[in-house]
Amino acid sequence: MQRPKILLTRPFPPKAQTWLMEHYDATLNDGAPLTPAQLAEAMTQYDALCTALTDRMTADILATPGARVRLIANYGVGYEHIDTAAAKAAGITVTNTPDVLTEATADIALLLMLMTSRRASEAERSLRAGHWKGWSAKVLLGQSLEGKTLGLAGFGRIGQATARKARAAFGMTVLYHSRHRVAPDIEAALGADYVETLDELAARSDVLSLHMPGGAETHHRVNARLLKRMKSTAILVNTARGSVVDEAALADALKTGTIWAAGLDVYEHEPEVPPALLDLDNAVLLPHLGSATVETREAMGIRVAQNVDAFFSGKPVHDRVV
Ligand code: 8YV
Repeated sequence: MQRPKILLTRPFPPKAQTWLMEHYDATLNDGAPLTPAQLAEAMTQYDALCTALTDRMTADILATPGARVRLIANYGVGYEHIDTAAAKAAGITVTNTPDVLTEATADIALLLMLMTSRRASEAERSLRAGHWKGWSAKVLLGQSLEGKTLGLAGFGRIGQATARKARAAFGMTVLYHSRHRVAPDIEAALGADYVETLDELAARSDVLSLHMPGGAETHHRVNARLLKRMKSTAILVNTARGSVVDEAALADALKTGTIWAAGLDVYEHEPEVPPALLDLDNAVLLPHLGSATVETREAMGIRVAQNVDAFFSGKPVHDRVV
């Protein structure tokens, strides 16, 4: 029997890549991200595509005439770049990689809390520019996170891990708002209180950390109106998806002191970062590092390989989203 033909649209960490290459008729795109035309072409050439965030699998691409693809095994937990309704209509299975990147991404949320609250990027830039004139009681004072209120907008795996870490590290009081209220035992274990609306969460938080999925439903949920509800001393942290935040409104809020600082790991049009944000000292800007550890990226790759293998050997596909 012929081995299924699969395309890795981007290079994978070594273990998973080698395994896929050995067990499948696998092709690797080692170059730039594929264009829409190349993705459409790939739809007709392969049985499975192992995609990443940079591959926008639109309804048009998924409905490519003569499509052969039966599985899209995404490398990453977020899958708003894949039109899942169109995939379903085309009978294509979609999988993601939950669990394995939860801790790494929550760590970046904590990193951004610390970097913003203690003005770490601004301070380091100042030192490197030769502006440090020696110790001073007044220079570059930040804010303590100790005992402050953390508001989590979205309370899935990563939001919950962020709650656990922030409580352990800084004794923060944890509030959350999400589409679905979690079970009382989870709330109790994490010491997290549910808040009815995002507006109320924004108003009560010292740090508002975003953990909702991307996509049309959450597009620009953090806009000028919501930012005005926040405390002038508050910090916004985004490790979720850039599309959740209206970046122009955020730049304005940071500039005018509506809020105190923002720590971002994700952007609406990656890799573009709005110049208005680049200009601001109170914006800490990371290049989408959420899952970027050797261990996590390897584990994500293995999860993709397991999904591919389960699918083609007719076993239950645990990470199936469609
Ligand atoms: C991944 C992410 O690196 O998993 C996700 O949803 O945002 C990232 O951590 C990215 O998706 C790779 O495709």
